[in-house]
Amino acid sequence: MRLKIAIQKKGRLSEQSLSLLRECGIRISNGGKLKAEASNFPVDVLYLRDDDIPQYVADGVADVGILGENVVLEKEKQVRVEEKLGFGKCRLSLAVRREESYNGPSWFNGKKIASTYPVILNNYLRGQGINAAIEEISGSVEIAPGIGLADGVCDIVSTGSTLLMNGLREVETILHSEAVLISNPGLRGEKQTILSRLRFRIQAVQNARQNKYILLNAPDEALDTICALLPGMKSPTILPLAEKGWSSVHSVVKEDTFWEVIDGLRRAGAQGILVCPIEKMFL
Ligand code: PRT
Ligand code: ZN
Repeated sequence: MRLKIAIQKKGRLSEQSLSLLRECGIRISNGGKLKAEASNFPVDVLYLRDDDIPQYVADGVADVGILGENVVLEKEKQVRVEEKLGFGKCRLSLAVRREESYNGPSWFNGKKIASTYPVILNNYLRGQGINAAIEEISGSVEIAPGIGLADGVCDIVSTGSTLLMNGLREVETILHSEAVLISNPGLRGEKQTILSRLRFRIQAVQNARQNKYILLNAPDEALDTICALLPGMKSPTILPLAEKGWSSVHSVVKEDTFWEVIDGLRRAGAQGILVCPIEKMFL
């Protein structure tokens, strides 16, 4: 029995989806255009357009898939979100012409909005009690106001430079998105077991990416303050140095609070701080 995993064939998520699988220790041959088999783990990879992945997973053509949460929400298929994967981060936003005097979401009443996300946009407008027309288009949404097709747009934004270059201004964020692992809710037996093993590996890779290993030297009188800054996985390891009155402290710090922690450690008297990447981390 093998688990069929659908990933984006060509696009923003392709490379990182493959890297994640590789970091999970899964060896995938480069050969196939539509399909590839892993040699050391019971999965087959199917390369698809991201828009088709929810349907294929819901139908059981693929068992699991990796794609943007934005597409999962837009397609409204019967699939389960198993993991957030921490890459492909973006937001779906509303934007208007830079010179428009925008005064809040009700500005869109009676207006026309161009988007490739009509379902999410419609849900948002209904939730806000706004009556606007949706112009569904398949690409290049950002040019719609300039050519007189719509008054505003609802599109994916990451750096914001596409909006800027087209004379548009982001005014509301409808949702934040990142790549996710989805599954067919009917998976049972051996396939479910393979999925659990895959998720276990993905979590180890994710934890490793989100944490750093830290080593430092500290005078013994500063240890209490330093340990309070470095809770670690259970608690920090403290080893005596050859020099009397000094210890070496080893722990794990979160990537996102990392610089603040370093500042605190230096204030507390830590010296010789080393920070190393973690290859895998099992909680
Ligand atoms: O061919 P296929 O249908 O598989 O690919 P696609 O063209 O539909 O999707 P693709 O590869 O562009 O994006 C895949 C997924 O990446 C999306 O569904 C999002 O989840 C995620 N993602 C992350 C993005 C962006 N960042 C992004 N910046 N998807 C699209 N964009 C586009 C956006 O549409 C706009 O045109 O980039 C432009 C905005 O970028 P900034 O940086 O200028 O703001
Ligand atoms: Zn697509």
